Amino acid sequence: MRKAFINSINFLSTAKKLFSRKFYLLIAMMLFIPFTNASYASPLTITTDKQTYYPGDVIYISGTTEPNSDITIQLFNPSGTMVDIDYKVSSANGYYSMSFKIPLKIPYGSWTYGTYTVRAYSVGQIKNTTFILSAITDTTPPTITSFSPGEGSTVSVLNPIISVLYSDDVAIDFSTVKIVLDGTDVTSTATITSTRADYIPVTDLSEGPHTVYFEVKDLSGNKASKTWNFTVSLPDFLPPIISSVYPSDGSILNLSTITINATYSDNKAVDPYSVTLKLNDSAVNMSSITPTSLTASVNLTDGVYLATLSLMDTSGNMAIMNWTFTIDATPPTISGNILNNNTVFQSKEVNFTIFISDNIALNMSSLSMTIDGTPVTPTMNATSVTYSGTLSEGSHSVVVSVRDIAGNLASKAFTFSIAPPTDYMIYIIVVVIVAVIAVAIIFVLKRV
Ligand SMILES: [Ca+2]
Ligand SMILES: [Ca+2]
Ligand SMILES: [Ca+2]
Repeated sequence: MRKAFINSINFLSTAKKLFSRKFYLLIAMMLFIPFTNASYASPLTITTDKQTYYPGDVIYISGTTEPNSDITIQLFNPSGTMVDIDYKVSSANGYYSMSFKIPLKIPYGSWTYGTYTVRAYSVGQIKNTTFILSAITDTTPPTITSFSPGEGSTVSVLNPIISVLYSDDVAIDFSTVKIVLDGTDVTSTATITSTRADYIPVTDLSEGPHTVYFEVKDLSGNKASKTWNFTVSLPDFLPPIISSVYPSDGSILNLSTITINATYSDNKAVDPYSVTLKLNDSAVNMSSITPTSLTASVNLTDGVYLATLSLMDTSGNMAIMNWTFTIDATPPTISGNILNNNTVFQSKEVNFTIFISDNIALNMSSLSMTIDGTPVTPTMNATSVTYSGTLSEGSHSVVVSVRDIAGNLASKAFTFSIAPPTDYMIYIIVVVIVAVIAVAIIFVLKRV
């Protein structure tokens, strides 16, 4: 390629020389000025802008020759091998200039350190000059000027661009760039230039923390490196989920001291500081709040409670749960005159009523009654129990019990007796009646 380029230059150079000569001849004839070789007498000069160059430098070459003349410049390495060539046409006053770029990394191709020869050809003249290509003395590592995502930052996409910008006091050797993401070398799929490296994850990153290691060297092998972390976290639109509560909705407890607890979760994380619990609209002090649960010990009077639990995830999505439970630590009340133990029935046909009530609600199906140890079935309504039946004379013992809906038990035991009037008593009554009648008759007769 280079050889073909040089050949084509030579061809063009020759063609232009022919044209150039004809052009001068024509001008000379037109001006009646004799054309002589003296026209070539202008000396060919060549200078470089510096004596010593370093890798990556640009060599500026300038000089003079015949006006509007072809000039070819060749660079030869210390071994005499041509490493570059260019040509130009000088200006109307004979000046020319050219520039050659020295590779960043030496050795490169035929480029080596040492003394180079610059050779100029123009209008049949040759001039040489030299320069030195010297190794750079560089002990300063490159500078990593910026990188992203930032240290400790959180990004909300799964394939964030990982970028590093760098520079060097002399020259970066960007072939030494190395990017390691979460322990995997991803350099081969990164876009790398002399000033920056960019890597877009080929497969989506997982949510959570990630670590990047980056390194780059300058042309002298001085290394700069950086390790940093960032976090991937997608936007969160899902509110937390309250998975369980105690006491459960609709439950009835016969305790006055209870430990309320709840469990909850979120696709990301619940913010523990957002957790609030209210009972009948009053905030409850909690003994423990974690990102997944709460507990609160409370002393409660009997009654129905509306509990409200609200909490948010770390993105501010809120979950609210309302539920009710009942506290009833007080047993039912059983009352009635029959409980006084002094009731005497004069008939074997007995009938008595007991009154029952509760501060919250009775469990009527729990009611039981025994008379002399034998279960009996009284008639019931919401507030009372009535027994009707025939019993033998004498004393009878009754036990009645009932629970409220919380399970608190009330129980009463009492006795009564059945004592019908005896025949003796009837006689006394008859005697009394007869006596009364007799007294009445005597009274009447005396008046008559
Ligand atoms: Ca350096
Ligand atoms: Ca969430
Ligand atoms: Ca009760």
